[in-house]
Amino acid sequence: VTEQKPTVVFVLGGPGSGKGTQCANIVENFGYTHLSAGDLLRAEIKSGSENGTMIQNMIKEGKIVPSEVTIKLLQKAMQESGNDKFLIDGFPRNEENRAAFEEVTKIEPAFVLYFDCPDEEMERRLLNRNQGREDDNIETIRKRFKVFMDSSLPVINYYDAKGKVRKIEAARPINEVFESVKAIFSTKNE
Ligand code: UP5
Ligand code: MG
Repeated sequence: VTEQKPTVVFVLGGPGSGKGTQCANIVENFGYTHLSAGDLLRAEIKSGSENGTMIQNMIKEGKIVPSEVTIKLLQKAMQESGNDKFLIDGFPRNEENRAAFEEVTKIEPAFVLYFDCPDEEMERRLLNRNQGREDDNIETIRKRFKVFMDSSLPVINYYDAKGKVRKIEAARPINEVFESVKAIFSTKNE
């Protein structure tokens, strides 16, 4: 018996580019389960896990948590969902994340949704979010932008070279961005 591999779409883009917002819309319309790596890590802090303090310190500094921690959380959430279609939001964030996920799960993404947004717009959104996130302060935001440029953009470039990136101009009203997102999910990808 061969087990059918799940469908995975990686949802990438800078801090505040609208990944979480658009994933919520996609879930309502296309039957995916939304897994935000950041949300899973924040839940792990709250649960009082032994990794909690380490994760909290990394997030405060905008640093990338070791991939084995994040991948375990993603795998557990995938198993518990009962679904076979996933939006993985905010992961992989560096080449090591990407290679480890492929190695451990043997899953390749169907495609990568990339929300492209200028820093000024992302900064404005994050400073206005007001949800008590410990990384939504100007010092941490600047660090998050640098990590995105240095470590996460190479992942997007890697998939772009494979023809897998679907790029979206994210600095538009939420509903307009979603029109572009819908067009992508309504097209056969591959
Ligand atoms: N908003 C959204 N869309 C808008 C639009 N079109 N116009 C105007 N406003 C819009 O949106 C951000 C804010 O903007 C919201 O207030 C929204 O209403 C508004 P959101 O949809 O939340 O954007 P998102 O891209 O999800 O921003 P987020 O801050 O979640 O992105 P990050 O990538 O920074 O955060 P994440 O939670 O993924 O990661 C946080 C940290 O966890 C990382 O820095 C890292 O330290 C750690 N992490 C890892 O180590 N490994 C991982 O794999 C994942 C995370
Ligand atoms: Mg988010």
